[in-house]
Amino acid sequence: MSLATMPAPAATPVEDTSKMTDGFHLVIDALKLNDIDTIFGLPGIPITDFTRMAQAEGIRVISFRHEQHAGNAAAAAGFLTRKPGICLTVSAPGFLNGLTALANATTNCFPMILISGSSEREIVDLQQGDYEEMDQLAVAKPLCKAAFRVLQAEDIGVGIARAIRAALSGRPGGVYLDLPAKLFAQTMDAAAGKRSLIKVVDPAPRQIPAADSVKRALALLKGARRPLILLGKGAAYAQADADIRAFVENSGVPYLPMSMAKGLLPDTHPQSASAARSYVLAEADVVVLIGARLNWLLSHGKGKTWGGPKQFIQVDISPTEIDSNVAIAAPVIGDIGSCVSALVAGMGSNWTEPPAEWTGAITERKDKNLAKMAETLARNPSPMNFHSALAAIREVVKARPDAVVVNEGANTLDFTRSIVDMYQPRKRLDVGTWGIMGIGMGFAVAAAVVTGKPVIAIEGDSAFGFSGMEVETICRYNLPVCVIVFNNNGVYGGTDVNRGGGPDVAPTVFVKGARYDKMMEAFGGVGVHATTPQELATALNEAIRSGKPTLINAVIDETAGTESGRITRLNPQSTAKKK
Ligand SMILES: Cc1ncc(C[n+]2csc(CCOP(=O)(O)OP(=O)(O)O)c2C)c(N)n1
Ligand SMILES: [Mg+2]
Repeated sequence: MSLATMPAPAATPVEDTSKMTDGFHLVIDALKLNDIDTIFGLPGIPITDFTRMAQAEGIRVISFRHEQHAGNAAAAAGFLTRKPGICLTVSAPGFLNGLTALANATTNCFPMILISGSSEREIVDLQQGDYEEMDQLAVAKPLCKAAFRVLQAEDIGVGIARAIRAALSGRPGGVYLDLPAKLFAQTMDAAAGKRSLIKVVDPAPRQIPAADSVKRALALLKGARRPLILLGKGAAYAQADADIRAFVENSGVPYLPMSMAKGLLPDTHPQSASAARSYVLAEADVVVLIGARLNWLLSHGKGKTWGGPKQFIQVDISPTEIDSNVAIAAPVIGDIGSCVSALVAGMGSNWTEPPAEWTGAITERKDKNLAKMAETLARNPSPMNFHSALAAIREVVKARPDAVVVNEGANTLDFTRSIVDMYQPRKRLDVGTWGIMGIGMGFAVAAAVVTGKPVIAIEGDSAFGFSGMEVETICRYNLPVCVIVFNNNGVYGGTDVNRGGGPDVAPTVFVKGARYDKMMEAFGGVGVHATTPQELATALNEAIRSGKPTLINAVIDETAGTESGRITRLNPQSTAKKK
């Protein structure tokens, strides 16, 4: 058949695309419908256009240099706002980079959703070698609270709704949502698409504690001779600040904040027992845990730290947390806000304060320890040590209690936690339950983006290295973040030597005298090299005043740290007498 005699192709009816929508837009519309206004992510196939369209539709898209930090940002945003933080990644490797943050968020009970594009199911499931092939849903499942995959455009609304509910309800955590590449381009009728979306009603329903559990707890507390309250980051997350304060103050019971619960009541509060921590843990007879788990951070509720026998009241949203380490005499199960307000109501207005013998003994120890600390902080050694540097930072934070402090490292973490007082709730973000390095810049970006307040990231030089490239992100979005690198030339310090005697330095040692400040300058931010507390304070004050991205390279005595900071005991020791 010659070309001339070929029948003309049948005219295909032109679809009226104005009445159509697609996967891209349905995901964006579903997120917007649920008041999600920010996405933390990193573009690439198959989500590049999605990031552009989301931005065009008014969602703030914060683009990172590595997915782990985008994921950490989403997790911190979730903790700060009680809305799931969204992290968006590409298939296989991008997904895996984000997965550490998802697992960490789940461990910390922070609500986040990792949305990941994925490759073609038909090829992935037959293992035919697709671009970035991986069964991501199967990989994510054991590492998060829930995992879903959406295959059809009309199910996007359900998928997003289920992800939000799973992240926020009960004990919050990380959720994985798998969106295969094909889904984004799938089309459907726009009106039907709109109807398929779900606005989630009451995603974190209150869970009211049983009245008898509240009564049992108060009866136990009433009989206590040496009571103690322990506040965990669950208490901070709950945003039940007034009730928590009322419970502590009306009961007159001394309290200890876990590190991310610092500031729920100001650390300078007369009932804070932080400066007598080991005494109160060993001596207390009844301990009220509020949103705090008896994990390794609390020596599992037993052993030398906890001294004599004691009874526990545990306020937690998850019934299976109870008895996880030691017997709990009085569990109170429900959301922290409802539980604490029930306790406050049950206590009434004439609750008998704990015996003066107990509170007096604590005050005595506190005063002694605080006086000792003041002496140490007043010294001005050269080079700076952790104490003299933190003494300067502590005064700046006192003057700017609205600033968010991000903190990681070993010695840098331990000393900052005990020296820098916090005055307001949810102003301290750190390595959390895992003691993970690498949260620094992701958390700092999220804190700046969602609070709009100044952020001070106090970082060990090793800790900073895990996310250091994100200083470009901080500069790109011009965020009011001041990074302070405590530069002691290595992991825990810079003095270790190669026991084999070769030319390599020891595994814990870095390049000496590194100038991390120049990294910030490379992207247009302010870099400062500080060798005295005065220089450090001046630079930090200026950073907060200007709101400009700043990195202060704070030179710290390389001999000042100890191995693993305060958890040296967890280091396995060789008993063999070799090197
Ligand atoms: C992801 C991860 N990798 C490794 C570690 C082990 N680790 C604990 S603290 C730390 C760094 C400590 O050094 P630095 O941040 O410089 O703090 P310093 O003690 O020197 O102040 C490392 C690598 C960890 N906690 N998390
Ligand atoms: Mg160090």
